[in-house]
Amino acid sequence: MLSSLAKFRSLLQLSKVACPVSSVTQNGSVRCKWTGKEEISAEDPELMALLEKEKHRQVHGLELIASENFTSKGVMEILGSCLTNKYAEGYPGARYYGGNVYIDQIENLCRDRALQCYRLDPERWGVNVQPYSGSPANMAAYTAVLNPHDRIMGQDLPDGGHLTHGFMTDTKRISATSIYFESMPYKISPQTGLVDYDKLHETAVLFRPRLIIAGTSAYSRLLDYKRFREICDDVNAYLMADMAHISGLVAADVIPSPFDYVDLVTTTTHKTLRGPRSGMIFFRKGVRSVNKKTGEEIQYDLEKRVNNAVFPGLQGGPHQHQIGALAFALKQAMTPEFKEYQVQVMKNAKVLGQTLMDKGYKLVSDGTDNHLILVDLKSKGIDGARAERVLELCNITTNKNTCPGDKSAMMPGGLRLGAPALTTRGMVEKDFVRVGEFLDRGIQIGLEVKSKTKNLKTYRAFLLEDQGIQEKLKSLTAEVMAFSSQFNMPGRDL
Ligand code: DSN
Repeated sequence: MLSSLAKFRSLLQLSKVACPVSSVTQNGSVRCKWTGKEEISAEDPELMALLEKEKHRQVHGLELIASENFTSKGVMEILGSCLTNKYAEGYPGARYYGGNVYIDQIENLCRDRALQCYRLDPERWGVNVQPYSGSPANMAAYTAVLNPHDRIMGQDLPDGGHLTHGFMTDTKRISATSIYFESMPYKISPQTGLVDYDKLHETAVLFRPRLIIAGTSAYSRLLDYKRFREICDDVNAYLMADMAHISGLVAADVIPSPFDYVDLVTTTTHKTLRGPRSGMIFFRKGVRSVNKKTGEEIQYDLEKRVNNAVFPGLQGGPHQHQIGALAFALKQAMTPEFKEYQVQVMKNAKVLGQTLMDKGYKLVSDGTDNHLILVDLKSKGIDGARAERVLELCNITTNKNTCPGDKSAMMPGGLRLGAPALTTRGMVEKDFVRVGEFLDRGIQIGLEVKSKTKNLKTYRAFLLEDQGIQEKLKSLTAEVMAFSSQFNMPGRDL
């Protein structure tokens, strides 16, 4: 029988792995030599090369995914700081672990700034900054106010809603939010591309939901929160806004705020808000309603319910590095520069939409009031999947998206385009005219390939194999790279 120490030594020899625990003292104890300060490039060149490639892709491309942004160096540094080491289950002042004196202060700072950023009275609103991201935030908000199988209504995914607003198809309950709760979607009008509030009201009266969600993932217009409130009051439902896409625009006060009308607000923090990937849930406090007969005040009880739903209901230890980074992003979101940025985002989205419409493209709802546009490509004779692919080969990143009436999310008719990321890099209206031109040229190449191929598979192969097409793609890519590389890239260099 080998002793444990001998076994360990022979293992080291056999595996020939550069083991960090390499020093064995005379009395047999093992001194840890791992310092944790190894350079990624020396320690893991394989991963480093991939990181460099991704960085190169971001710098030398045009990032048009409406839900993405480029965050700051400060956010990146805090994400990579000592905060990532700490467990802090519980809430400030009531943790299940020791050592949280500074963590508590950071989480409180983050909460205070979140309320300030959205101009909220702490007597009337509270916030939980622990959700890991948007989908967990939504599930926690539902868990707080619903029982299993209670009814919810959200905007249908093909109509611009989000998966977590109860998405299901004819044959399958796709999102857990449609498995644990009974979901009835509301739609947008195919004629106007706007939410059909009359139909929503009519359906709500029949379906009697306990919660209605006012929130979108691919909708270029503003929501009428007052109308949502009236419908909820009529059927005695909670109203929740999921402002993930527009949270930066709301923070900068450049579009109407949902806070005036709703009971709960969920959001991610990395889209227009430009912070770390994380989530928040805002909840109302104080008086909810007054009994007309008795005059008795009925209080909101959301604070305890939301906090319990996040932890211990659905999550474990909060990601304190995200919370610290969010506190920093929220401070920046209260500056005049941030407001200027959001104003520019909306101008750029409008110019991009107009440039494409001038080239004969159809936008859902014929325009935009926010940071994104949804292009319905059907009249151009191409679908979103083909357009996304050809553009990707020219360093232009977009995402295929369903448009009203589309049946397949894998082969939808539209392309969603957003202005936040490129505006962060400093692009203004004239640059977005160029971006629109690049998009059109890429799609023209896609149309040529589509006319020569039978299906998506042969289309994809032709793009990579045909000599003439390769030349066209190369030439457009070179122009895109030369253009995009002129602009600032925020964040921390590798
Ligand atoms: N996946 C995000 C979006 O692209 O809209 C929402 O979570």
